[in-house]
Amino acid sequence: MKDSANLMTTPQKTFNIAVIAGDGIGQEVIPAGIDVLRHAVRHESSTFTFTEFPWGCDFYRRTGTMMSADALDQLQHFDAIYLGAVGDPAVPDHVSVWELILPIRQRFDQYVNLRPMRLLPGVPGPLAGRGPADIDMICVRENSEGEYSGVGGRMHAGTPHEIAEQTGIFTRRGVDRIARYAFELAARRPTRRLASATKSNAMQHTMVLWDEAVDAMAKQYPDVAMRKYHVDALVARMVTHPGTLDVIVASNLFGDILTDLGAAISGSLGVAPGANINPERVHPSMFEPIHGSAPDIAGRGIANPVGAIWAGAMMLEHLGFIDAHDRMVRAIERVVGGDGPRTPDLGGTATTKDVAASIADALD
Ligand code: GGG
Repeated sequence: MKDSANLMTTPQKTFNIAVIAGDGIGQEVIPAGIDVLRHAVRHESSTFTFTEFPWGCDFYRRTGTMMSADALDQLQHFDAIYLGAVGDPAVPDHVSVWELILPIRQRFDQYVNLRPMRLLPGVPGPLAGRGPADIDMICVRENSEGEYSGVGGRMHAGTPHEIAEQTGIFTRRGVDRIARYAFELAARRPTRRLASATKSNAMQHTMVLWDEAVDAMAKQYPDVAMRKYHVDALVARMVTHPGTLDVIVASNLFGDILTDLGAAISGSLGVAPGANINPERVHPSMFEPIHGSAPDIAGRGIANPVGAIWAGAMMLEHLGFIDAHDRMVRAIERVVGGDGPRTPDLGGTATTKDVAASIADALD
């Protein structure tokens, strides 16, 4: 039976989800994720529709663009976006990322990128002597500006004096809002610890502004123990003392790098989910596994669907279906941590479909 809090937060309506499976293994893990999502919400009184868009590198090869010209206007009308992966060896990565993922994050002001990093029970992680109690963190990555602002350019192309400039844009408003989100999240977690990733010793403009904004925000949250780490020290700490870390707030680039390490110490990039959130809900938020298109294994049906399924669970949580989210995460834990099938990245021989079917069964 649903609890009353859940009933209050889940209005009975139709939720329209835009689906961009994208490239490579995105085409495999997203259908698997949709199967599990449909199963998870089948007893809800709300209806879920999934509308697929053919955008990605194949679309680029046919049309010269990664998405339709009116893609963002179309997406604006959806309740959420479910994204697989983008990238293809035949298309430069900066084209695929800058014509699909980053425009969506920026246009829809999805300034929070939430990336949980958990070693799930039963998963053999690469750090000796570390278990699920040690590796349970969440990164709050700034997702709208910073090093991925896209400001810069190149000149004198093809000449020996060619130059390239890439400017990191850090605004006080941008750092304030991500810091506030991170402190709010840390305040709700049992250990109330927040690590801020900085590099203000070498980056004396942007990262000093970052530190000043985070320090000022810390004064409003006296119950949260905030500590600053230079990002180089933080990566080392994630390996040597992961149990001392809980919530991490980081800039766009630092957060991207830290969370790949977080996924690696959680056993596989394939299990890591991500949520690109517009907290004000003026625009749709977007949910994706953090992995890319993995062309080396694409088409073989062996990609790990856990990151995509977990991202789907985060989408349900964002839409107010807390109970369905919790059941999906518990089902993932049961399958991955029990005797259930595992894909090769976790040492098994199972297929994407086997794992998704077991997770769907474990929901009951
Ligand atoms: N799952 C989406 C995907 O393909 N991500 C690849 C990637 O490199 N994304 C850049 C980023 O997350 O900032």
